[in-house]
Amino acid sequence: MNTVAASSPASTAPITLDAIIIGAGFSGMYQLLSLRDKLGMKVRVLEAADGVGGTWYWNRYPGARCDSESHSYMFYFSKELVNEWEWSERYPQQPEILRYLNHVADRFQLRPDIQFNTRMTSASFDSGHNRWHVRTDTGQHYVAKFLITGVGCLSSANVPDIPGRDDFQGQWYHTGQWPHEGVDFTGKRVGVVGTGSTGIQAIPVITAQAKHVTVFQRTANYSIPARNQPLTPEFKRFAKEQADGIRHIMNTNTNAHPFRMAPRKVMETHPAERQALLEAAWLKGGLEFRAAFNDTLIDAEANQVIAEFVRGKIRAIVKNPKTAEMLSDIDHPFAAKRPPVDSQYFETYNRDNIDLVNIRATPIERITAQGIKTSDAEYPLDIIVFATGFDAMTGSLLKLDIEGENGVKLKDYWHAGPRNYLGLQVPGFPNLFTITGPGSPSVLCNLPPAIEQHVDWITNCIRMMNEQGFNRIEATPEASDVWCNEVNRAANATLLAKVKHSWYLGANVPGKPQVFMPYAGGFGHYSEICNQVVKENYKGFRLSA
Ligand code: N01
Repeated sequence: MNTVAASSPASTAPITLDAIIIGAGFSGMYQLLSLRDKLGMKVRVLEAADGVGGTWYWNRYPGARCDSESHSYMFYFSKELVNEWEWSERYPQQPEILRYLNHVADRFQLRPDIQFNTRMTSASFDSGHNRWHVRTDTGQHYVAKFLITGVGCLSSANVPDIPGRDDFQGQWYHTGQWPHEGVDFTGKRVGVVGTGSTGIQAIPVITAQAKHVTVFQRTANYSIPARNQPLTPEFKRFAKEQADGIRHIMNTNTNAHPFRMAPRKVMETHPAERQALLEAAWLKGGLEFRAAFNDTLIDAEANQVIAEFVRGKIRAIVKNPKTAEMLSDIDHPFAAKRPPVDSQYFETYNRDNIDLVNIRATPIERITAQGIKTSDAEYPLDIIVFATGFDAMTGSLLKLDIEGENGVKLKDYWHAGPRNYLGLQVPGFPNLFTITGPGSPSVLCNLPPAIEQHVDWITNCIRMMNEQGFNRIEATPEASDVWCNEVNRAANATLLAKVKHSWYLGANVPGKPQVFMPYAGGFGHYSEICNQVVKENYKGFRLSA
């Protein structure tokens, strides 16, 4: 192990390393371990928080829980780690995931090489020496051959710029920047803006505590019951005994989840059998609901059948017909936006301390000192919760102020949307790797396997460079163009690209260029492409000494 003391005092003298990694979540921790312990490199992770965990450090909102099943939401690179960790529930809560990531940090002695409370403020590439110069808000200056970002795809909070926000005399919070001490909703009138995966997780928990909750819904959403439950001893044993098989399924299928799509099409299945299959999938719950048929996201007619099934469930659960109508009046195909998974979301609307406001029909005009004013009413509130999502995929990368060759800034190179090769490298930014960057399957996947695949690919690439004496690797503009076309082609082959107000396209952030960002060609297929690129001597990359 080649540990570098990460607690060195602030100094203006540059600190020279082999690699700098940004972020100590799943990505940054595994990348550190790989470069340090497998390749013996001198590496440091810069982390803005005072602990590890990345998205799971910040997202502490009530009800925060993973939508991937626990036995798939973990590292698989170490058999010992798989065997020694035990999850308690089908879907782990945020504190349990954070405990897991802390366990990983301790088990592999990662902390000495992570510099906490340190935010990277800029990075610029010195072409003459093939080195990145990285500066931090603690006044440090690092020089390293490689710069690797592990900043997460959903970590730059999107707080809507609603007029009057600063006039509000109560408290407001964004779910992605939740106070560590928690928020006490007892006796409070709470407004929740946003009904994506986060709002749908948070609303039942907040409503159980608050005096009253008003939900401001812009787009009605599908949601599938999580059917969360404690894991049985049998399941825990199964997950350990079958770890290799589970890993193989995740690494070779479309979404890196531990199940495969059933090999059947909606319209080719008899309606009675179809109904029975959907009922069984609804009863099982979770994201696996999507796996009952394999054409849900490809065939609009098939999708309509599934969508109507879910709308029917919403109407059956929610007793107030007006509320049921608002919740089931969904304007996009099922799963074409990221489908939420819930615990008692629709059931919560049967309580008498919750109201739903359709802000598509009566938009929010402003926030006042007392609450939220829509076009037809004012709602007095003590607390506003913005569950309004993230400047996804590019937001956190662009905040880093990265400058490549010839002084070109990443934000300028990406002014019309992200362009790169395989989601891994941007032309003109040599020796910079972006773990789960835009253009990779990333957010369309269960992320830990996608992170492992990227980290392994980057590590093997750097190993090859070290062994063969290369100092520099960069994606060619031609390869990047071909890849961007492939990302578009893959998206357009599905219903995902049909939704114009999705964060997959950046449509949730005013002014953001609208480009479909993740690679929708499937995780297994993408991994094969990455492997083939290596077999063809890093085709599409330019390597030099
Ligand atoms: O964010 P979202 P999220 N005025 O962008 C609304 C992951 N995740 O935090 O749909 C009013 O999906 C917006 O409305 P609309 C998961 O990948 C993972 O919920 O844009 N409303 C929408 O209803 C997920 O997809 C887990 O019309 C505004 C909501 O806010 C991703 O995070 C758990 C608004 C935002 O929904 C993001 O989910 C939770 C405005 N100005 C989340 N701006 C895991 O299990 C936005 N909205 C790992």
